[in-house]
Amino acid sequence: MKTALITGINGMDGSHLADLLLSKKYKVFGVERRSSTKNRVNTNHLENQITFLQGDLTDQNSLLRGLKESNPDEVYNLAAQSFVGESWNTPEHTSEVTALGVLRILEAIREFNPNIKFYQASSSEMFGRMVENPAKESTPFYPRSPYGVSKLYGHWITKNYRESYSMFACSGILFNHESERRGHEFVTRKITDGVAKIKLGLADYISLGNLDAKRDWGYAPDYVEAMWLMLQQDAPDDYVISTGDTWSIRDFLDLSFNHIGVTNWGPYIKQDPRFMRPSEVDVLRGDSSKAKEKLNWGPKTSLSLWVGKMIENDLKLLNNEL
Ligand code: NAP
Ligand code: G4F
Repeated sequence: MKTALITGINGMDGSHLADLLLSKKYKVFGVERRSSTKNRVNTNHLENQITFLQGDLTDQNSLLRGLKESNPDEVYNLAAQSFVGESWNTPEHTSEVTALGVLRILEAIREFNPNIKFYQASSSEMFGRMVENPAKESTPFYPRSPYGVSKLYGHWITKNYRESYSMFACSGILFNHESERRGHEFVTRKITDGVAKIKLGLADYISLGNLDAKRDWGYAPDYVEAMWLMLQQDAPDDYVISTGDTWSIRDFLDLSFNHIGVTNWGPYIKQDPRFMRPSEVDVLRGDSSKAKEKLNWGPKTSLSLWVGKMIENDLKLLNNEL
């Protein structure tokens, strides 16, 4: 039986990855940071199946202790200050967690057991102002936010530890992926929750920022499978994980409002400057041919299918049916 340690266990990806690894008979440990109230909305269903450990990416000792307590074969570093918009409000904190946090965990692994396989959650935000469209592993980076810059540090320090110490350290450069467990501040969940509220008569409109930005959106349960596949290869490497398609926020609104039978969504949207960013990533689109060829990975779930799932889930939550 293999053992995995997942940081960011209560996040969207952490919880989906735990589901996947449990289905593969792994023993799973999840690192969560201390909170005055429990924050296990995404992991309530796992409470008796995994072991929760206290740890924080800003505290090296807590990471080392987590490694000693779990003695894992694989570590998946999914923890981060992951909200791009917030990274302009707290650039220093974002760098501490999202950039230096990766160094802390790599150093802890090197000290405890350098044979542990390591996955780093890199991001398409590193491509930012896309120099090449679609972006692949060799495309130059051009981050556009403190978050993107921090992820770039995490990406390069992972590569550096692979080359310096022959560690099995991989980065997955994942493009946007969403699910019913997505945080409410991200645009997809904000829209599906807003659409569900409008359908139930609980809200009159949704406040949004830039409607023209385009993203390459996939479904999170498909994407966590790629993380696992990367650590099952003979050699460590980095992979772009994406659908290869791109849609604007307007397209996403079309799909979402269509789901509840509304064709003209204009009256339900208010544009609010508070949600505009100081510098925007206008478009993202990825080329995941390398993952297709080497990992036999490809996206399985269509956009319209998972958008429908998110709205139905939000309707049930609002109706207290979940
Ligand atoms: P998420 O839902 O925001 O989860 C992030 C997790 O990190 C949360 O559980 C959070 O804990 C934890 N965390 C934050 N600061 C921490 C700290 N100082 N110490 C320990 N844990 C901390 O993010 P996600 O969407 O699942 O994404 C997972 C990872 O992939 C992140 O690194 C993200 O940047 C990256 N990524 C995501 C996407 C995407 O489209 N979803 C694409 C590319 C890369 P709390 O629950 O206590 O807040
Ligand atoms: O949903 P978002 O906040 O996601 P963003 O910034 O693309 O970041 C997500 O994907 C990255 C991968 O590319 C991850 F690394 C990162 O951790 C995160 O998961 O915003 C998407 C787009 C942006 O262009 C934003 O300006 O939607 C636009 N937008 C328009 N109105 C809005 C809103 N975004 C948010 N969050 N809220 C709005 O009201």
